[in-house]
Amino acid sequence: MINVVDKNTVNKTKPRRLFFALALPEDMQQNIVQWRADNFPPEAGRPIAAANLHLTLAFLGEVSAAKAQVLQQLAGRISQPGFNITLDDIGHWPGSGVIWLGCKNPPRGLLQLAQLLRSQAARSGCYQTPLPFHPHVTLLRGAVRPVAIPAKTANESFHASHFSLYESVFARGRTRYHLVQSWPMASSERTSDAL
Ligand code: 3AM
Repeated sequence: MINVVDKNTVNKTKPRRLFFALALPEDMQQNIVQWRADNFPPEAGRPIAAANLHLTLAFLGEVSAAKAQVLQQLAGRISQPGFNITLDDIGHWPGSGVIWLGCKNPPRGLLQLAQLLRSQAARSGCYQTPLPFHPHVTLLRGAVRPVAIPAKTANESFHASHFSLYESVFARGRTRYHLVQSWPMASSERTSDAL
């Protein structure tokens, strides 16, 4: 499970490396790790730990406490319904050495949420890549050599009912993602009631 930041131990003056993401359910993280072990040889790349499997919405970089507070307030004003995500696509970006799971048809809600968080980040001075958003869950890193990509994914699906802000912490040779804050998305029932 992704660790929750202990508020008392956070050094409020130091910039933190932050990103918005969708967490994957724990059982799905375990299923993906098992599927990955069955489908990739160990030399394919460095596997991402189960607890670190996530879908990035917006990368913010090193952010001051004041800027993080503004971004958290803006995130709290987002009101949109949750959506279902099916990880039915797979690919390899040899340039960045990433093997990923993605969506053949990303739900519109996912694209809207990422777009909103990215434009809020850009307006708050967090550099945003000009590359188009390609929703994905990184499975392996350091995959710079050609790899046989399985024809089919595990086809895992989940309902995204909240999105979260994480801090990325690198210590003792390991990257850990600490949960900073989560925001619920409206349930589909509420949305249809409101129509
Ligand atoms: O695992 P993914 O690719 O979804 O790649 C990093 C990871 O996303 C991405 O932020 C997530 C948490 O670390 N990331 C790291 N540095 C980045 C950068 N400079 C970056 N994304 C864009 N620009």
